[in-house]
Amino acid sequence: MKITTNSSRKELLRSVMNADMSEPEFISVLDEDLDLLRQFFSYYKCAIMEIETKFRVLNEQFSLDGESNPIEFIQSRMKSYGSIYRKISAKNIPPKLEAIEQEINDIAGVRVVCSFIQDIYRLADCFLSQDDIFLIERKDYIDSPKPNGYRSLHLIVAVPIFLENEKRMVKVEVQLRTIAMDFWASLEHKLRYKKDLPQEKLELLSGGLKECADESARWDDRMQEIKNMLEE
Ligand code: 0O2
Repeated sequence: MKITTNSSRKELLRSVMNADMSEPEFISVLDEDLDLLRQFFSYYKCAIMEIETKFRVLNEQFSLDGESNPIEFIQSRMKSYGSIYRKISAKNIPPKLEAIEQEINDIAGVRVVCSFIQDIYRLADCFLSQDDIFLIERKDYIDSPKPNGYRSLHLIVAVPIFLENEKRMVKVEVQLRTIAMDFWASLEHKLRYKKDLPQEKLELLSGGLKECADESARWDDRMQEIKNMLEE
């Protein structure tokens, strides 16, 4: 499929609003070479491996110190073509790999799900103090949750990957959250797609979701207090 005109691009955008795009569709929108596109995404896959290893090493080291493992699990993902396309369209970013590399920070995403809130900040501090990690942006949605109740610590970092003949800096979005924050965000993410509901019902559901977010925040605080008491 070859898509070159503005109207056919708009048509494609409409069709991917709730779906993903295939590699040929994405290629035709970008008008880039397939090998180049695959190489571009492979850099991000390598960066994910680097970041995951760093957190696994920290988890192992914390457990050697006689503490329980701070990480429950790690999930990584490459942003889907449809999701990249929606973002560049919404932000008026030119559909070119160079612009996407510069403007989109979460093509590679690593989610680190921790047991307790304090683990998040301790892990983040250790991770950011490593001399090959460059912090680009820090968004603390735990300290300042989003209006809908979303909580997580987001770190946009650049990490070097070492290839055959070069070293490349690659951006990765790291999301650190507790199990409770992850539970809420996963369910809210599923419900977010059900937007074809009447306004009144939507408001009711948003209120319900916010209540659940506040409740889960209380659980996190309470669990942290109990842990602190046990350690006293
Ligand atoms: P997906 O499926 O993870 O790709 P910016 O990148 O700064 O231009 P953006 O993208 O709004 O702006 O950044 P932000 O707010 O830091 O959020 C990026 C990611 O955090 C989202 O990625 C989600 O994974 C997560 N997130 C942020 N807000 C919410 C929320 O309200 N609910 C849930 N469930 N997750 C959220 P994407 O691109 O939306 O999706």
